[in-house]
Amino acid sequence: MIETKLTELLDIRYPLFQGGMAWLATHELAAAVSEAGGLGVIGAGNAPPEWVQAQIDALRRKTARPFGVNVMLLSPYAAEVMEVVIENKVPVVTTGAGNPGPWLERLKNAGCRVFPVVASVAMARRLARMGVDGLVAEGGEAGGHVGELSTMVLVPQVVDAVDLPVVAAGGIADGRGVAAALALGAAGVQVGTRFVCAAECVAHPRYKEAILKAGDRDAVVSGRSTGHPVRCLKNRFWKEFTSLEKAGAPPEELERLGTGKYHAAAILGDVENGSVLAGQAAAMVNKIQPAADIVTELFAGAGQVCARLGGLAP
Ligand code: TUI
Repeated sequence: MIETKLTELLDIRYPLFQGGMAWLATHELAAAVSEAGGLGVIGAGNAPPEWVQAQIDALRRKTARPFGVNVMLLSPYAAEVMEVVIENKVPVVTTGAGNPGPWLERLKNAGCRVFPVVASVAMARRLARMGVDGLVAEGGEAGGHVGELSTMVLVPQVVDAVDLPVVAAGGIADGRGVAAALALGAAGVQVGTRFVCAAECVAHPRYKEAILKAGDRDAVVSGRSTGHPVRCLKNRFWKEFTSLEKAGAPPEELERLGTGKYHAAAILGDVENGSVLAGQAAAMVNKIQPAADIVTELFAGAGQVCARLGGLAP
């Protein structure tokens, strides 16, 4: 049992957020993670508000444990999804790809704990001043839309900059990563890529297979020139996209080329012509297993590391 400020604040058994991955973090996965003692998170992605409402209803039919919704702020539905989250008094709201400042007061009045994802110390400081409940500090090892800093340097700097619980994200896929995050001062971890290979995750079997097969240098970043760099697995789509990018294609053309490609891979299983978003930890994911087993393994492993390191103390 690992208790931190985060387990206490959110009434969860393990200091763990499941990543709020668009298309993949549905009620099936989130309910399983929450039932196992972590914080399951529904990923709203670009989905409309009715979809998010149905997901929350389905999750609540399966578990009474706390859960979260991730609001992707670049979504055309972000404002309407925020309304759903507020009306439903969702226990924990994480946000990605932007600044949730405009909704903070109303979220807090509804009793939602707000944990924005940040990729820089400046954003962490700004949001701490605005009164968020905690932060997810996400390093560039993560999948999807990423910042420049690695988890190893981002987390301790965010921990020092704010007086709030910090959840470390990016590159964490086993007990060693959990222990390392705690060593950096984090109050918990967020794990995404490993949960894509949970039995309950609705990802297409070929998407899961691509992650299981990934090697250490297969999760690469493209789209830096668009201002929205994205980490995904190397494939045919990635090759075409990066060669156009290198040839100086305008950002609008690249954005257009990317549209719908994540859905094609994640749900339709077109892992060659679609975009297989995944973090660098894909190489460390080697089996499909129930979400509850992932949760147990992460913290049993972390406990072993902590015991071993305790033995090294002078
Ligand atoms: O958001 C993510 N991961 C994502 S979002 C996404 S959908 C998308 N697809 C194509 C292009 C862009 C997005 C797929 N994966 N992770 C959390 C995260 N948030 N990483 C980085 C940030 C971030 C970036 C800028 C947070 C705040 C921020 O602030 C900008 C500002 O307003 O200063």
